[in-house]
This record gives sequence, structure tokens and C-alpha cells, in this order.
Amino acid sequence: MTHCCHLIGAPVQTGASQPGCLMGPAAFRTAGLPETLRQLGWDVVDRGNVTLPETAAIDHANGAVHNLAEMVGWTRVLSQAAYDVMTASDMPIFMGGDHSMAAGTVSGVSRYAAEQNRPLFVLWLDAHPDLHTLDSTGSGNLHGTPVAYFTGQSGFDMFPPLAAPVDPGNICMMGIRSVDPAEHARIKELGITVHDMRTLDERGVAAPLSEFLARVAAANGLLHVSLDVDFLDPAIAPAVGTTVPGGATFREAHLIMEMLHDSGLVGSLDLVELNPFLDERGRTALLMTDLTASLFGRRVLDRMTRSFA
Ligand code: NNH
Ligand code: MN
Ligand code: MN
Ligand code: MN
Repeated sequence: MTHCCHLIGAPVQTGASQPGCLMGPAAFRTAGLPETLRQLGWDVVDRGNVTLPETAAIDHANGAVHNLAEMVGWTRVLSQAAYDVMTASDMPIFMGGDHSMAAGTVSGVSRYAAEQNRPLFVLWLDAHPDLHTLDSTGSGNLHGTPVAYFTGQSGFDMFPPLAAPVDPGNICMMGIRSVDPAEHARIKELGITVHDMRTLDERGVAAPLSEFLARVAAANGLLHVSLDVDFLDPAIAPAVGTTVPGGATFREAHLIMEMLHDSGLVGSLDLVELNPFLDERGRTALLMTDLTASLFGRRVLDRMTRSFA
């Protein structure tokens, strides 16, 4: 049976520190994401881009916070779009867009998982934990806040109410290497599993990921993967506004995607923070597309066969 993948564009850039992520969905299409998945045997339906309805500004006591109304609006429309597409698709891809969009995608997916009576697990591949609340963010860049929202932390009253908050114990973060003090405290308090770059240096990616996947499988869980471009080392993925040195290598990232494919547990994927304005001849968009191909079943051996054919 052919499997079906829906693509949804989320041209969100109001959560980031600089403009450009608006062009992310177009860059993924230009990099050939739909055709790449079709070549792997998937039925691909591109639903186009979600649009933001009119918003009226919302003030916040934390004066650093900006574009709050936009994030609230995107969360509302993306949560509904994510919930809807989960009922139609085997593995939808949300093409961002900055990471503030995950407030919408993850909350919509978690609503769907709850209705299926399956616990939602989240694999967060990022240099950053994105665990600020509206009160604790110092930069006010709201792409630093989605995990706090979808786990049900306080202070998000102006946002859509969560149908099903994600259990912080079901979140695994990998690649983390830039954590603000308030986020550090929250990681401990909430009991989120964090495999920072030091851990990946020491243990590699396979052992920590296998442990997490075994937990997802044992719970009959549904797994959402949120892949931030800055998870990758800036030397191979320059097209992001918040590069942090010392990120995942090409093979570490591909191995994660290959293992995720083999697990059969992934139900949905975010591709976030691609800023095509900062790219070099499309290399970051192409790498993110290649990583997605590994998650959707491309194998090293298939590539070898093709190159010798
Ligand atoms: N923690 C920083 C902040 O809140 C950086 C967040 N930036 C990201 N997150 N790119 O993935 O501003
Ligand atoms: Mn992020
Ligand atoms: Mn990041
Ligand atoms: Mn941070």
C-alpha cells in the first residue's frame, strides 16, 4: 500500500530575530522536497501555505516580547491545520517557518493523539530548548517559547487553550548547546530528557535515540519530530539566524533520520528555522530535504545502487 504524505507550508517569521523564514516553504519546494518523496514511493499532496488571519496587537508586561498577536494567530490556524491533516495523512510535514510555529503544529498533533488514545512523544532536534515563557524570555523572540506553551506552562492565557498538553516526560531533546538560565531551571523542574552536545560527543546519537524510541514503542506512542536547522553544525547548514558552533554532523543527523525511519514510530515532522536569505546556493535547503528523505526511507545502499546503475 502506498503511503501518503501531506505538505503544509507555514511561512512564519514573526518569532525569529530577523526576517527570511517566510521564504522557507518556497525553498523546500524549490529544493525538490515533493519530488524527492515521490521518488521514494510516497503519494505527496501539497496543501499549500497556511495564512495568518488579521490580528490586533497584544501588549505584554514583559516589554521585550514582540509579535505576540502574530504568534497567537499562527498557533490558532496551525493547530487546526495540523489536527485536520493528521486525520488525512500518514506522515505530514510542516514546512516552516520559524520555530514559534511548533506551538501550533505540536498542539494540533497532540489533540489528534489524545483522541486516538495514544500518548504523544516529541523529539526536539535543536541547539536550543525553546522553553521560555512569555515572562522569562529576555530576547522576546517568540521562537524561544513553543515548548513552554505546548507543555502547558502558565502565562499563555491569550493563546488557544490546549486540548492535550504534552507530558514533559515524553519529550527528548538532542543537540542542545545554548540554554538560558530560566530554561535550565525549567528543564530540571519538568524532567525533560536532554541529550546535549556533550552527551552526543561521548555516546554518539544511536544509543540515546534507541533508548527514547524503545520508550515510545513500549507506550504505543505517536512520535512528532521537530527539526530546527540550528541542530546542525553551521559549517554544513548556514541558513539560520541563530547559528551555534558545535552542532550535529552530516552523518549524525542522517543516522538519526535513518533510525527514525526504521522505527516506524514517526507520525509527523516539522522542518523549521530555514532562512533562505542566509543560505549559500541552496545548500541548507538541500541538506534539510536530504535529511527528510532519510526519514522517509532513503537508504545509503539505494544511493550506491543508483550511482553505479
Ligand atoms: N534562547 C534564545 C532566545 O530565547 C534563542 C532561541 N533561538 C532559537 N531557538 N533559535 O531554537 O532568544
Ligand atoms: Mn528551535
Ligand atoms: Mn534553535
Ligand atoms: Mn535558548
